[in-house]
Amino acid sequence: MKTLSPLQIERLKYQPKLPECLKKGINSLELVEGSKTESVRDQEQIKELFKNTYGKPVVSFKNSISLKASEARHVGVILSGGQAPGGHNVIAGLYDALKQANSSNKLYGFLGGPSGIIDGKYIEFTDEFMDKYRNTGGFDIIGSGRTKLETEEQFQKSLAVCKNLGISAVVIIGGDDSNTNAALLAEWFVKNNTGIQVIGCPKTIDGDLKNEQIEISFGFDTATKTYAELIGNIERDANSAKKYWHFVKIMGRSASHVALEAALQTQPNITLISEEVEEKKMSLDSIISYMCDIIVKRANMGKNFGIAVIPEGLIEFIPEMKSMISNLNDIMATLENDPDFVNATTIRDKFDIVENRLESANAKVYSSLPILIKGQLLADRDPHGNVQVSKIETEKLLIEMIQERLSELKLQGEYIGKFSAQSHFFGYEGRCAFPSNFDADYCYSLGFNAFALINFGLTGYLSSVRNLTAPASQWIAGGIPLTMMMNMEKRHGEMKPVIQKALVKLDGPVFKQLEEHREDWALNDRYLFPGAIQYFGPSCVCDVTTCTLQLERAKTLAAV
Ligand code: FBP
Repeated sequence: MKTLSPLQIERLKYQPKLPECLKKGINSLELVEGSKTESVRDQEQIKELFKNTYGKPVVSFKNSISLKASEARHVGVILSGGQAPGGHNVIAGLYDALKQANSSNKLYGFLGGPSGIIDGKYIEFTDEFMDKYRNTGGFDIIGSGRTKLETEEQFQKSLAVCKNLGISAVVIIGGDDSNTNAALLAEWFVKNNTGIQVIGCPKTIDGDLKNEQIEISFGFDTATKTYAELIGNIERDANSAKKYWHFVKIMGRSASHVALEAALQTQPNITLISEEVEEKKMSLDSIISYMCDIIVKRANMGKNFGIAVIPEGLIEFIPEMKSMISNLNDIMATLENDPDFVNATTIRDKFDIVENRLESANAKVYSSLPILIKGQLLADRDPHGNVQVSKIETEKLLIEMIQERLSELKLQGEYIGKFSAQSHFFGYEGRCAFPSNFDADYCYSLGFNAFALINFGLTGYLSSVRNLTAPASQWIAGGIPLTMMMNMEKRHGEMKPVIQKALVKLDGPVFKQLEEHREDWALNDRYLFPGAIQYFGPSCVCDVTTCTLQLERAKTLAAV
């Protein structure tokens, strides 16, 4: 019986590339400090909450002439939040840098996400164990979780576990919520003179953890290429059978970067962008009108098929839904402990209780929704207070409403077509794919660089590797203070410091690209078929990164 597939065997042999300065060795680096930083918003409140870690400078590395001796260290690592391709390579880079610095260094992996550091569940990495996971997808090496680290008790328990293992630095690999955890833990460790450092790594397929120093979070490259492959296949199927409209919801909890990138790679007939819906204050009704207009025009051309790409987070950006969900989130916190709600015998009784508690305009919106969606909106929030949009079948809501509208149009003689729809949700399919060459290299570099930040005694920093459209040898390694990305937002009904999500910029080059072509793509079939990610072969196929990164970098470089 085979234990590894041929691709697994070949990928284990891949040696990820590093930026030139890191390649020269972990002990040959010099730290270059930039200017002091401020948080993106709410500076006074963030400064007050992060008295010890606020305002630090952006840093970068260059090679030094002399070699730096590296003291022995024990480091802990946590994978946090949703899976993203390349997580194992971050750990591999961290492990290799740590062993290169001092062979007596130890790396501990906390099991099951942030709860591992609280409960003292861990493993110690060895060469043999690490080597089984190089260049593989998934987070199964140590598992992940979404526990929110915020209470004094959790911090005290984490400290005890670190002391017990002699850990002097913790690396948290996560998205915006997980790096908010990292910032809180870093501040608490400094405030309590523990001497324990905390470094974050920018992970999330959603691509919404970015700024000038973080050009993209890892996993976005591989996940979007995986979804684009699947959409391309569906486009070809639709164009062959010519009988279905395919509604494809694409993951990305809030921002539409993933849907936008997948659309640029495949050129579907309709692409909704949540940020545009919000900006233009498009109601659910006007979204349906926009989609029906394209469906009717295509039907008039004899084309009763097409592909619509829908971002996962859409529902929270439709103004009337946003208001209703925000109101619902606030009351859900109280309903969880309300015996009438908890013990309600039927789901309809629960709907009635919710409608009675919602403000009247929001109650009207809630009551107008199909039962399926009403129920899904009541599902548990994640530990950070977010609605779990992956469980809300927006694609089905749209299909149902479009069906109704088209029936009306048919009765009025304004629609002559036949509408038959298929729904899809692509999310989990892309999160554990083998990392593309780009993600394999980027992740390894982020992990290696995280140890360089630790080696210089930094804390409350996010590992940053930049200049990503250039060959890896020219990438720039460094770090940015986590507090720089923070602002205050309402969570579980309370204002909390959190890392601000980077949403799609409607005046940015990526959205502009879609805007320029979407009318053409709507009626004329300009489908592109990206095919599966290639790991071996010509560089123009295997090493190209996403349209998003290329367009954003081209704009930045043009501005310099
Ligand atoms: P992170 O922000 O933790 O990277 O997770 C992102 C994500 O993949 C979203 O795209 C999606 O909405 C969510 O996780 C799904 O969460 P879960 O894995 O808990 O179902």
